[in-house]
Amino acid sequence: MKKLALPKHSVLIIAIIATWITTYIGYVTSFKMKIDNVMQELILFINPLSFLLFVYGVALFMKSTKRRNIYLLSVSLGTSLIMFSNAVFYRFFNDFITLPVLFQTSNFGDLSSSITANLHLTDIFFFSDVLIIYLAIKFIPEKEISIQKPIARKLYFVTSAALLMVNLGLAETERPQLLTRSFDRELLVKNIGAYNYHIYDVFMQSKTHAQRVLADGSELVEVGNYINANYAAPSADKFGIAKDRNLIVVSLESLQSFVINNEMDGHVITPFLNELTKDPDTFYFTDFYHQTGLGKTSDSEFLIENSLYPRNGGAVFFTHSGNTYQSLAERLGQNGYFTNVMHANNRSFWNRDIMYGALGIDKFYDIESYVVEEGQAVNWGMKDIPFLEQSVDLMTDMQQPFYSRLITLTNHHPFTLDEEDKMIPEYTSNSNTLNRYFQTVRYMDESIKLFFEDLKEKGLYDNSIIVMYGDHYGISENHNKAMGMYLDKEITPYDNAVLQKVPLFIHVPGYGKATTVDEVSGQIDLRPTILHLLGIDTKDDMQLGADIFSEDHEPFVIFRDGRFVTDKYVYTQDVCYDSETGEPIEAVACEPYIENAGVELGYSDMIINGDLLRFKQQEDEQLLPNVIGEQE
Ligand code: GP9
Ligand code: MN
Repeated sequence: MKKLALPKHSVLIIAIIATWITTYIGYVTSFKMKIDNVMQELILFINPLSFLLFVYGVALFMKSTKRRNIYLLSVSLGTSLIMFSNAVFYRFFNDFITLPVLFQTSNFGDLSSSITANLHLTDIFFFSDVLIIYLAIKFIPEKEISIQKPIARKLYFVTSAALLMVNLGLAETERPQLLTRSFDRELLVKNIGAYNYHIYDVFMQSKTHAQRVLADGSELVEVGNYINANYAAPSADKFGIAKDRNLIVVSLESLQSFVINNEMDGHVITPFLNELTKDPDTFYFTDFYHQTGLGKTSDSEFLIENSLYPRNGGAVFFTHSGNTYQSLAERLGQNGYFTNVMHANNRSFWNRDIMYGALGIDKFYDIESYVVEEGQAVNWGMKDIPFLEQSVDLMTDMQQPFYSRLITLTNHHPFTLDEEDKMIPEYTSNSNTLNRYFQTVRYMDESIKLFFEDLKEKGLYDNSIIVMYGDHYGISENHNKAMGMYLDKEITPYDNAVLQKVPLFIHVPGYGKATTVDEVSGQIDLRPTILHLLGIDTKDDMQLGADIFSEDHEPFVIFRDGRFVTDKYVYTQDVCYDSETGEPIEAVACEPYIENAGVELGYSDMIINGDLLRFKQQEDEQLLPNVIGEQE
């Protein structure tokens, strides 16, 4: 063989390039990742590089050539195994591997049999870099390796670090708050790469694990006492008014209360929902607040299912999907309900596929359960009208009673619509976001109207109870100026707190005695409120919310960030406001509540961080049937 003038570290260079390219080809061929633009394509292409430079670069510290070669081969074998296992896993679960899933296989059927059924001969491709490196080692003439100059080595690792920074920087512009909010494994892999994603996952999971190990169950007594003391007994005239009915819960994406019974330039924004506020079958809650944090929609789901607060840093759906919970779904499952969530999005978004297993939800109808025809998708995906229509179709085949939680999506930032779906004009302000918001809200209202008609037509209406709530704000504080113009006042921190009101409707067909409820309450109160309407007591449940209809319900709602609202005060940014006038008042009025808010948020964190409900479950075990159904 002719001798080539190869650089000193040619095997290393070949190893990096071979694994890089294999990884990239693996991405493109094995995972259905949605790439929307050239920037995303570029990020996907470069994302394996910083990690590979780093791990392979460790070889530069090895003096013996033999050792170095073994190391390079082992790394390539390791990375190939990672890509290979993810590809096989993805075929079955449409998701990337995350640590908890490896310990929760019982929820997902028999993993080993699904693995063998999902092997393809072409998977050998994932190991082609190992072969290339092997050949390179064999055929490239061995060189005397002088010890690498420290300065050159340093430069090498600085480059690798710089590349990681560039990668993260680009990812941040594409998807702000990617690492703090987590969102979705697909987004993580797309943006930081499969290898970095696994490091991130291990880091996040071990942090959670450490706190869990430290808890021993003794904390449960203290938290339990607090919860018992705050238990709000059901109101006699509401308890069981919807007994044995199907429960349909609709999460109204980004819907805030300020649009209800309001107009925009003379156009009614929510005609159907406005009617409902006056309907004798509908309880409409005027002073109901969202309590979500970074986990947005998923936090609202968490609040409703568990009546616990979400977590402060990062979405609890991601950080604590391995916990034991006592969810609404689980309780209903024990009472003979078929429990499910319907949401036309990728199943791993917000880690739902894993979290729903922990919440004991029988089935998740994700995007794969829907048919999205031409023209039926906009913005984030399937439009609400066809989504709700197909959801009702799915419901007609369900075993009754069922609990279906539907998550809408069209009224999501950036609030875009197809021309034919615009029923009112845009608003005119300096915020295009707010301008378009009214239009998507109007579309959402229409979708709910049709949903009700559909339920009636399919014979599901009379025997159901329909709960609908706004999941979180749609218009953030960045749009204060435009909001001020619309509401015709200057927006203060007090207003910003009050703007966190989201609508809540509890519609009980045939009830006839419903009213408007102005009790200050929040999403955390939904679980007990709903269960009591269905005639299921919650006295023994570890929940921090209270039945809004109960005489014992306290008009006090705590936001995840520590702000709070009572019937008399609003507390925000260390200032106490009079809730009637919006004027700042003596701080002392808010003080007892500040303390209570801290205590309550602290207990919630304690339950979640210590995974305390697993101890409760051990106590209850023999009384409960096995309710965790099989997920698809
Ligand atoms: C995603 C949908 C929207 O599936 O629930 O999430 P959000 O950004 O509102 O939290
Ligand atoms: Mn949302």
